[in-house]
Amino acid sequence: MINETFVASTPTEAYEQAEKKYGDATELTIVSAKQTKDESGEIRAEVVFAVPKTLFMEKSFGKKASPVQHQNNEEEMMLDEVTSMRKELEAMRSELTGEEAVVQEVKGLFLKKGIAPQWLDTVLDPLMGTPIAEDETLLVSYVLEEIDDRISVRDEMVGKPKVIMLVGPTGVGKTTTIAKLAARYAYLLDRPYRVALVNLDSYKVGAVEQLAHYADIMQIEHVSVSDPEDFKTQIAALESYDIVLVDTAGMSPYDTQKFVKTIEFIKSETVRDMEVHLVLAATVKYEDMEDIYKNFSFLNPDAVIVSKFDETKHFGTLLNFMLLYGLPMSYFSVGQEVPDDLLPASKEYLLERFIGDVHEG
Ligand SMILES: Nc1nc2c(ncn2[C@@H]2O[C@H](COP(=O)(O)OP(=O)(O)OP(=O)(O)O)[C@@H](O)[C@H]2O)c(=O)[nH]1
Ligand SMILES: [Mg+2]
Repeated sequence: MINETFVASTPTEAYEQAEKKYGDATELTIVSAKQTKDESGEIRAEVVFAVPKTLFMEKSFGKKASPVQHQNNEEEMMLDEVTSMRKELEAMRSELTGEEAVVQEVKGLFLKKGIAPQWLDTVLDPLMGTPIAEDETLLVSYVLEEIDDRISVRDEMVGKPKVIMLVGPTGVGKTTTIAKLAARYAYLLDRPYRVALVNLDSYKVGAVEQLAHYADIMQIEHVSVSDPEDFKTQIAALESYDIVLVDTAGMSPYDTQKFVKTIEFIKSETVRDMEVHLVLAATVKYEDMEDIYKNFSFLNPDAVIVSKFDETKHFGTLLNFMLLYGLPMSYFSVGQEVPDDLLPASKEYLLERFIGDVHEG
């Protein structure tokens, strides 16, 4: 019920107004009636009727315009809208969670295999919201393709005369690789190339003998030099050789003195251009990788020779090195045997092993 007040000069008139509005006043109940004086002193009658709510709405505002109904409609519409928005949000959230779960899973897989999180983020972030991010198999293939795209191989260019210097941490296989390369160029390619060996390792006891031993077996020219001036002279003297392979002393990344000395050799402006190849063991530890790069990058390496390929099944850390520093790979050393265990670098060879490792989980 709604209390409605009718004001007129007499109670009867007030009643008549009510009747006029509601036609039949039988549904109305009189709540109160009183007489008052208005500001000008005239007598006024105020009759309050209790009117059924629906009747009041109908007669006051018309059926359609009923404010309550209107309000109800608005409320209902808003409620509907909120419900559908909530549903949409829930759907979006569950989509997002699904996608995020896939991306996290795949990221975790590659992290476990040694690939750096920063690199993975640069690859995975732009994929959010795309169908690739919803499918684990697709996403793994995508990341592998990205790795394939970003690593590179340096062409061997056998016909081009050159000086190749091998640098790297101690014991990674520089001297053994020099011997394998010498045999490859002298005997195993399309034609025999003229090969000479130069030894710069004046630190390690037996270093001269180690290289001389291989050179003697292969009947290859070899010399040892001790200072940059001598190096310049020897390189000039070996000008008629197609390939001059330069062996250096193994260096811990923290051995500044050896670095300075090697840089002096590299900068000694020899008559021929020189390529510097950094020898890195496939077994390199993730924690050591950054220091190795930081220090050896002073020597401006042109390529990386990966050694000890046969000593591990896990190539993630090595791949990570390639991805982060963008150096091309030139050769893979796959065992101790000279000359057999040397291959020109191949992305397929490396990726096949890495994929095998990834799929093993
Ligand atoms: N399993 C395996 N062993 C290797 C490989 N390459 C070299 N080695 C072995 O690693 C050891 C060290 O090899 P070197 O060639 O003397 O290494 P280096 O880098 O010249 O060492 P330093 O001159 O002392 O710095 C030797 O026992 C080699 O036979 C390889 O690809 N696989
Ligand atoms: Mg050596």
